[in-house]
Amino acid sequence: MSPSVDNNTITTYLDALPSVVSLKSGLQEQPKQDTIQENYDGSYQFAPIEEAMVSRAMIKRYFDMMYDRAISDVVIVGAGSAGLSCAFHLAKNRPALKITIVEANVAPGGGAWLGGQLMTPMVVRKPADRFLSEVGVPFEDEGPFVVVKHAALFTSTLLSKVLAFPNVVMFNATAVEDLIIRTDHSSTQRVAGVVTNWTLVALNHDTQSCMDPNTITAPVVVSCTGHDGPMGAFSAKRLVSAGLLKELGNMRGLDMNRAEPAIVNGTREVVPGLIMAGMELSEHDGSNRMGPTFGAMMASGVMAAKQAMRALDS
Ligand code: 48N
Repeated sequence: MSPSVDNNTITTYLDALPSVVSLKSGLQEQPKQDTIQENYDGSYQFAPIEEAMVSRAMIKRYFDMMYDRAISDVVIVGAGSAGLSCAFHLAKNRPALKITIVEANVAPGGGAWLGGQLMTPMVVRKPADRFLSEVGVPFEDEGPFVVVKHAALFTSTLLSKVLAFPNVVMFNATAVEDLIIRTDHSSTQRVAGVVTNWTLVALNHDTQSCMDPNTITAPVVVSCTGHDGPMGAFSAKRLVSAGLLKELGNMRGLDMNRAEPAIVNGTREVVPGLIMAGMELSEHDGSNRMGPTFGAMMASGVMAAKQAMRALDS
């Protein structure tokens, strides 16, 4: 059954364009709209299009999103396993919240596309397998832990579920390059949002004259920027340079049994308005690393979501 193209859609996009007559006449030289063919015998035929319609479809949506999310309820910095787990739990439990994810990479997912040393299976220690079941990620049960056959199966499934929530918006290829920090009437310094720029701009400030940033204000910021990568532990480092943290704890050596509970149980509001989760916390607190096991990232993300809800309700 060939999909029909809605005439109004075409008109909507074309009528808003200058020199509509030429475009429309150009369009009419195209195949008639009822000749759309989904055949694979050499006669496949798409609905007619004008390039400007594609541009405007993207521009309108993207900049409407930017305009709407200039004030968000929760900003999650970093779309790795901790940030995405936080977004999932928060969006599922608070469908009315404006949740905005800012991810520096073009590709979200952080370090969760591979299990360890570029090997693909992902190990998750129990009870974090319950989060996998909640998200709908299949795994093999190995007793004290489970194994997802490919880390990308976890990350792609979680990412698709997070982006499917109507109240979640994600700006990838966008870096948080500073924090909005306000001093309230009791002289307490509080994080009140993030300062953003396109990542390619943030990485090239030394090559151009000043390229000023943008902002997103929010009463709660959840920072999950990990412990490595070009911007790892961003917020922890910024708290030190802003004088809100005396010094970094610096991640300690690998000890799976100590590391995972320390990260989950240490997930907290490190300064008013800023909740820290995932491996960024190991740099903030100086806790051990756990290596190639991801259950703590999921549970830390869930813990951060619970703390964000508590902060918003207080
Ligand atoms: O995956 P990561 O790096 O961080 P987590 O905490 O979500 O997961 C960590 C986990 O992958 C491990 O490191 C495992 C468990 N290994 C432990 C070990 O012992 O080695 O995701 C952080 C995300 C990335 O996608 C970054 O691109 C992004 O945060 N990011 C930023 N996004 C926006 N603005 C920034 N300034 C920024 N900095 C990092």
